[in-house]
Amino acid sequence: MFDEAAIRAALRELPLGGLRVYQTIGSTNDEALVWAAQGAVDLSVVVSDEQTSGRGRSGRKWATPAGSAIAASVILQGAANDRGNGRLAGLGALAMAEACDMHGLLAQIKWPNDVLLNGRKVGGVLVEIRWHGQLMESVVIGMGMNILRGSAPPAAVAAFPATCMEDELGRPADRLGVLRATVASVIRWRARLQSDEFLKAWEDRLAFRGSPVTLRRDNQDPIVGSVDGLEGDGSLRLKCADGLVVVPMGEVHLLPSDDRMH
Ligand code: BT5
Repeated sequence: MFDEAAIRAALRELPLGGLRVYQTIGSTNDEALVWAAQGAVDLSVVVSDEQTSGRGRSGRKWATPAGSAIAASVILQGAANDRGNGRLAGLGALAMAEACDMHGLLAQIKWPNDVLLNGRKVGGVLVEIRWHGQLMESVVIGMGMNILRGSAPPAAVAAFPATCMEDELGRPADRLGVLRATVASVIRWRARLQSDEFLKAWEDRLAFRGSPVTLRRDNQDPIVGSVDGLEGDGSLRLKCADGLVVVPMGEVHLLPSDDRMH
């Protein structure tokens, strides 16, 4: 059941710039980008119970069925002072991963933008930036998370195996509690985005650390190696047969090499 008052109440204690809540919307990121351009206050948030054209990276679709998932976009203004933007996807992913802690679920981050529970995708991040010349004017961090049964797409639809918190927990998760914890974590880490502490927290959550992975990039040969860690700018460090390879943040897909699911 959609309950706008309950969503507002869940986020009441947080120092948001503004809040727009929808029962259904095309994409919370689209709304947030328009709002940002119109001068939304820093840390304004768009939340929707359902998305009808939720977006993933590179024009892929993101499913947000009514009543069971979370779709939220946080607007960061004045982001022009941030050094580079490579850490922003990590900010959204770390926030969702930390929100899983409230239910005792240990989430990992499949670099660059996926959140996994038990090796299955439970959430995704889409960072979009409004540029003014070379400066970032606004950043929108869109976060989608599967909470209750029915929110994860079936295997035939999802490119990577998907799950929801309820399936991993064996009982319904607290959807609004997870929303609050996610947004609170974005706010907390945003203030320390450039710190070593943030990088370490993100790195500590990396999936497939030390185990064999294949990294696919469009129009380039795949890289086979093992996940070593992160560089300061959010790039991934892979240990390959002939040494360390640094992969910049971008349109990449990381898969376990002993992939049983593909
Ligand atoms: C992402 O893209 O994972 C980014 C998803 C970001 C969604 C949020 S929701 C709030 C905000 N508003 C938006 O419109 N978007 C953001 P990518 O890595 O490209 O993964 C997309 C792929 O994930 C799809 O091609 C499907 O295979 C799969 N997928 C779609 N919906 C899913 C879901 N609910 N759970 C797991 N996998 C899904």
